[in-house]
Amino acid sequence: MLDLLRVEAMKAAELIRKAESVHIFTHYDADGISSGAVLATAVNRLGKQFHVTFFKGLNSVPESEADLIILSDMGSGCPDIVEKIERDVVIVDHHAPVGRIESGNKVVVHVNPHLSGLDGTYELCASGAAFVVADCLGDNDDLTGVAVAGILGDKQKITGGNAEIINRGVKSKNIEIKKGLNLHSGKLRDVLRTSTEPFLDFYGKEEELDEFLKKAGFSGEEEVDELNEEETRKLANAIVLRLIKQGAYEGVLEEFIGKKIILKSELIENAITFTDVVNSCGRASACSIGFAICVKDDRYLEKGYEIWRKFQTELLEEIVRRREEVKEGECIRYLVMENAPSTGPVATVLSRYLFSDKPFIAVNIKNETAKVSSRANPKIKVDLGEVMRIAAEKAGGRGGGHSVAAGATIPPENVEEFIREVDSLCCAMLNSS
Ligand SMILES: [Mn+2]
Repeated sequence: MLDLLRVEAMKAAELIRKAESVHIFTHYDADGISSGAVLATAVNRLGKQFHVTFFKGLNSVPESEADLIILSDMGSGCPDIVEKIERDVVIVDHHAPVGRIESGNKVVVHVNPHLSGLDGTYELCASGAAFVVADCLGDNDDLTGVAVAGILGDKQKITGGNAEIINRGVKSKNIEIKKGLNLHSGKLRDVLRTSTEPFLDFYGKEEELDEFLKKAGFSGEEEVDELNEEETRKLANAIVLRLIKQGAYEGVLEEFIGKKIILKSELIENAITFTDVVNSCGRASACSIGFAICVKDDRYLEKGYEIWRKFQTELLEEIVRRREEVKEGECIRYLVMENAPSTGPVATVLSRYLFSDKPFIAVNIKNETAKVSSRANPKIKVDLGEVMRIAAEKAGGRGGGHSVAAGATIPPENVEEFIREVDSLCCAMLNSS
């Protein structure tokens, strides 16, 4: 299946081999940081100079002295900007391509699952596409572990291209799949209380947690990684019941039950902890620490854990505070915040675990712009990428993304009008499906 992407990845590899210096511009989330690390490691192993710069989005022409620019986890949606770059460009992305890129006097190679007949929404992310490029550059099987952070960070499925990458990791002994639950490592009580993936709604509800543990037959002092099969089954059942009751999307159940991914070659072996640490470094404007952990520089590990713990607590506090402020439109739920620390992570948790029946829109007004994150799931038949693009354009902004996760930036004075437009676009899509 990944062979389909190899045709374009080989062209990318050829450009990389030809270049003396490479500048990688990548997205600041877990998928962006891990894909940047996969590409940088592969480039470094060729003995070439490289630079990595992290972007929240591709809003202007990236400046660089390098021979070759690599845009990773971004670029496919910005043909206008790519056209203005005055050197060779490799795009390694999985966002839906917008329009055609006129390459002009330079070479543009575009590695994107959507352009090769693969599913870029659930079955291959930027880190996966980056792995295919790295695979064309040499023996880089050990980078499959890093790529997992992108797969989990972007909430993709372990099917198609992703499954192929993980199998490569298993065969080369860099990844191990164990029976169990996809939870963080640690004492059961702490893990359940602070988990955001899955979000179990125990934060600040100590008595409820005590009750839950007692009913399921646990003291809470057990180490999650040491639970036996019977205990795992009991815990899984109890968690599933809780998730269903709290209104979680059913798809999350299969994600966390059954298989546990162990990254044998990474600094953090628990795949979901690894992903969360890298993701929170990105969110905390400490991308380079997340990157360092992805390239196995253990000097930054403690700092990474520290950032993650702080981020997780802040996110949990934010969820507790914001869930009360969620409003309902005709076909959507939405939340308008001011100066919130972040938008995407809150939107992700609320939409997956508490309000999974309608598209969820979170707006954050900060520094005179309104940042929008929208979330849906495969059961809700809307294309939020399209919704964000159309509604943002009407509101004088810019938007786009995936069908189940998309974003926009708009002028704050148009938030109300924007929400109404999003609501009516979603209604139209839901009624026509
Ligand atoms: Mn991505």
